[in-house]
Amino acid sequence: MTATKVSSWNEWDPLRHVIVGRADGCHIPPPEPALDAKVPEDSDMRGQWGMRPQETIDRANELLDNFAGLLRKRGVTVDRPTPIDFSEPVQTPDFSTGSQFGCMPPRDVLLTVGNEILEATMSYRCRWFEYLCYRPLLQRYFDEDPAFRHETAPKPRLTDADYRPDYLSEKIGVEKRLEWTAEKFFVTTEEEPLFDAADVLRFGRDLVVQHGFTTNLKGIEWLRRHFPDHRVHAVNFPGDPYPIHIDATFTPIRPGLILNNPQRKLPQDQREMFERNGWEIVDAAQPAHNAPPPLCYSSVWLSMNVLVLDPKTVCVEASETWQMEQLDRLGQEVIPVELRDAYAFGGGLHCCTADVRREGTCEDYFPVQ
Ligand code: DAV
Repeated sequence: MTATKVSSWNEWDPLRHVIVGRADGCHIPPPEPALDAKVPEDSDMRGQWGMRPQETIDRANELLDNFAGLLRKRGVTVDRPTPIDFSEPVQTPDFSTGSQFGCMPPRDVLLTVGNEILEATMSYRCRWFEYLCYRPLLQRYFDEDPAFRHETAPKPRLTDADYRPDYLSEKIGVEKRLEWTAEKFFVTTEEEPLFDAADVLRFGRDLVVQHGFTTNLKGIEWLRRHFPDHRVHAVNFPGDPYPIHIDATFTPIRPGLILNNPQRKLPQDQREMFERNGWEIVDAAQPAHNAPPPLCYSSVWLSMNVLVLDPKTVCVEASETWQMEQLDRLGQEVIPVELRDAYAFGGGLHCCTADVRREGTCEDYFPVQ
């Protein structure tokens, strides 16, 4: 056992230490403004909430345990969160909601930048206390690594002022949603800084942050002031009617290569920084499935939600044949990992992990700004 050292500057350097989530006690949370805006209008999840069926939890945990085992076999240290009781309501002086969510996707909550792990504000009420699941690990890292910086963003109030009432209607229609998201009219307002960690991609000196349902401009400005040695870039992806989290939309694979969701293209003016520095942005392959699994928030584009183990090696969900084939063609060694039955618990292979350590240092991949 090597001593814990927190250090990760990007999405692709050789992975040495990671957190893999758990599905224990995961709930479908009761309705609340930002969550409702993300649940597709024809989804089987509308109108139901409560703990997920135990057999689906057991199956998801089996897959997550297998994934953790595969990573350990490859020499990666794997830690797991400590689930709290997600049936407990969340109550603050400003809001209350009937239950919590789960701790399958640590990527949503924890942002690792160098020797810092930052707990995101989060933007759903049901996820307000989710950081508690990671505190036992973060406290241990604090004890073991004298250089580790444990940071938290200001907890948001999450009053109704944070959410646009326009999104409360259940019958907005995809057309209208596409119009709104193209105009950057999202469900969250600019009342206070909001961000989920999964809206941030790390490219050494540059952080690329998706402005959408879960991250507002004030959240991006907060990150800019918090990381003064970084350049922080806001991006958005017209074409996504439910824009949360960047990791089924824009996926760096190795220095110089990014997959972009062909239905959610990065606008031309935002591509320039990449192109000026010789980075290639290619359309991702089509997903293998026409629909997400039952009771799943995420889209079929979890096909792109891959975990890069090093610049030559990438874990891809085992049923995503087209995505595996494309990455193989692009010169990567592809490791198939079965995870689809865990998608409903919060996402794919990138979502269910959070970096603790990757080799390498903070490099400037975009010297021409
Ligand atoms: O395409 O539904 C899922 C991202 C989950 N972290 C999507 C985004």
